[in-house]
Amino acid sequence: MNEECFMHRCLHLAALGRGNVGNGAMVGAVLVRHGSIIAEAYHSGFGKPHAERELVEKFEYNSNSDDVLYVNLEPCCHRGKTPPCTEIILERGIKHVVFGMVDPDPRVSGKGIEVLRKNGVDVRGPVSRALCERLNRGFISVRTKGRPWITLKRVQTKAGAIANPDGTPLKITSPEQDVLSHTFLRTQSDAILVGVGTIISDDPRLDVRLAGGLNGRLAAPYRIILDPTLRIPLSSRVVTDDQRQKTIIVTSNDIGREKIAELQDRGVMVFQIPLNGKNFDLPELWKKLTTPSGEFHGITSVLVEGGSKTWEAFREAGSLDEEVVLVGA
Ligand code: AOF
Ligand code: ZN
Repeated sequence: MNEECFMHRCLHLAALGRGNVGNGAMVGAVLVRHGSIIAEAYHSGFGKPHAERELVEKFEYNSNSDDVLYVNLEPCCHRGKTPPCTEIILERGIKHVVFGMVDPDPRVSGKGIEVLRKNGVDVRGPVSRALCERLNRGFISVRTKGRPWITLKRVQTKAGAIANPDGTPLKITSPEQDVLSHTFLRTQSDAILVGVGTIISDDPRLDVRLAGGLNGRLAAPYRIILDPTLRIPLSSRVVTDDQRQKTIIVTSNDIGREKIAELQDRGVMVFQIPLNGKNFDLPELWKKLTTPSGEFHGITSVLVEGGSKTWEAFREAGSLDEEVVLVGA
């Protein structure tokens, strides 16, 4: 097997952490001896051991100087919520490390590679860099731009319509396109975002049921509702169903204290963000969404599903990385 194959295995393992790693990276590691994987692990959650440490601790690893450790992110060299990965790599005498991409976190950013090399470890990489950066695009965006990776999902008819002429909702996508958007868009994002108008008109579930459940992920994506004047009906699915603790209502300051208390009593999160004109101050919103606080560990990617006012607000603010347009009949 070649280096790319082992790196792909790391990426597969890394993705098992999706939805649980908060504002951190998805990281997987494998240890290869004589061309075969003898141990593997991944970073399973915010504050939990990093992939490399998890691997060597779980398998009570005894080093063999030919063994190669593959990891999709450069091993860290900082003391954060857990000790540096470089420390345990050196401690256990691992002599060969292959990494997928340099860590964009300024606390690491090449220094992990340097520490290992200075201590006589043969470090090779980046390997499969584009794939590694694609998986962790949200993490890279948060660390380098201070905001999540933003994908806009639009649906429209071939003629370009998004609603009936009287403004009432129009079912545009086919069942197959709905499966596609649950499987390849919703399950790939930490959060699904809509404006409150969409909740009022469609009462969507904003879940991943059509992906066959969570499609390999262990935690459902958050559901973010932009609601400046707190118009959300208390009977809406997103604030009554059994996933309501994954709903975040974003509203403006000094608004509807009683309604906020009612929502919070149900386990719904309410974030108060100042307005900038008629839209939310996006840098403030990004800060709140990407910063861990209490039980909320932050997010790194958002799928914006509409409606049209919400798309426009993101476009005008230049806050978008990718746009996917599903064209219906
Ligand atoms: C690794 N292996 O599995 C992960 C790494 O707050 P902490 O201590 O968890 O540190 C988070 C930072 O550590 C994160 O920004 C990134 O630089 C690195 N994540 N590094 O070697 C891992 N998850
Ligand atoms: Zn680490």
